[in-house]
Amino acid sequence: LFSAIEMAPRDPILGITEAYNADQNPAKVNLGVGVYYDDNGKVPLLECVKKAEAILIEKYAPRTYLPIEGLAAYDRAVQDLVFGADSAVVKEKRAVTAQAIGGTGALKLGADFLQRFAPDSEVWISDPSWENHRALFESAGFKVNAYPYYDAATRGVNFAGMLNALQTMPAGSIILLHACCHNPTGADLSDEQWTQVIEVVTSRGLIPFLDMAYQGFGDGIEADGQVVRRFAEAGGALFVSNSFSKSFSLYGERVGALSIAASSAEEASRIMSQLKRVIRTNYSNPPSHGGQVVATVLAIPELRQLWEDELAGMRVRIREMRNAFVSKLKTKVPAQNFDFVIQQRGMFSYSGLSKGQVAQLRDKHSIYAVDTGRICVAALNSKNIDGVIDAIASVL
Ligand code: PLP
Ligand code: TYF
Repeated sequence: LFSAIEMAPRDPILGITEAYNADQNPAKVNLGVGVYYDDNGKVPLLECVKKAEAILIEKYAPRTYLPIEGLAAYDRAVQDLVFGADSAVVKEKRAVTAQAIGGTGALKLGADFLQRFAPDSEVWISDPSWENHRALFESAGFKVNAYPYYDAATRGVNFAGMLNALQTMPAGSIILLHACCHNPTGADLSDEQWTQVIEVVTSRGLIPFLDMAYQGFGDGIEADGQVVRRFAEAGGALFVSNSFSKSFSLYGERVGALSIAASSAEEASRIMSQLKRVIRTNYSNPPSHGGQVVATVLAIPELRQLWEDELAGMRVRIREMRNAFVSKLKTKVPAQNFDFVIQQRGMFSYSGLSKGQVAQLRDKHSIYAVDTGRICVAALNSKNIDGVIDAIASVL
């Protein structure tokens, strides 16, 4: 059995971290993986998380199984965050939410659910998209296609190309959209462009699947959730995967959720019964700690305020790094314009660095980025940025 098994390719992004970890250069910098680091280059443990964990420890609660769909308080809090507490879908009990094993697990639940009920549909992801989107939907049994998204010439969105692709997809096609902070490019749609996308998706009967892994990293929790709310108001089936890995800095706890908006409470209860079946045959029920932490923070007003302040701190620091990156490069390489980096949103930037330049950064300077030129702006800090800028200037 085993002798014929071939080596599988490595995850291109997680492989970068392996190479970085093996590098002995003390000046090494990892701009590869999408993780938020603070100004000291550390993954933060948020104060709101520490306080919630202190409350949980104090309770010494028994570790029973959670319900199949996860902690009820957590699922409700997720609905309020993604759809808005006052939204019609939430008030009319048309929304279904299940706690999931991170944003990845939420995507996989959605993919397995769709495979059961829309097996003939094809999936469309942006070109480019997060590497795992394609793999997740393919492994659920779908054919995965890409719609035009990034335009290297303008360093923005090829919106005409995207809209044209949407207009020619068959009804029932599953279209995966990044709700905010597009990974890997950092290029998001404008409000006006979203209006047009929502119009086409709704009128053509496409199935929107919004992936929101970075709520709060763009313009704020409310602002970043607007796209989800607007889709929900437009009616029609809607899938939303969200993740707290980045926004709570709880990567290893695997906290996310899948939400589905239906057209009636009755429809929602049938959907939930089927979603529970998908969960039961995958992992039975989710782990409890991360969900308890997030639910505790979101339920206690002072902790929730602390979280919003800490998340705002991360968002502002990333923006400061974008500004510093652009202004420092302007001084070193005045002939080239990097202003687009300021327009981009979230953790990532398609920097425009070529594969060869990325290789030089790695081999000569121990600075690690993705081959595509994607850099994680959240890995820059006041101590490493000058070194990174000098290195980039030398390879440009
Ligand atoms: N979706 C996107 C666009 C992402 O960038 C990520 C990154 O981690 C995920 C989903 C998965 O999130 P999680 O780490 O919570 O599984
Ligand atoms: O794009 C990123 O860097 C993050 C982290 O298989 C990540 O989303 C990367 C690859 C992966 C899981 C998470």
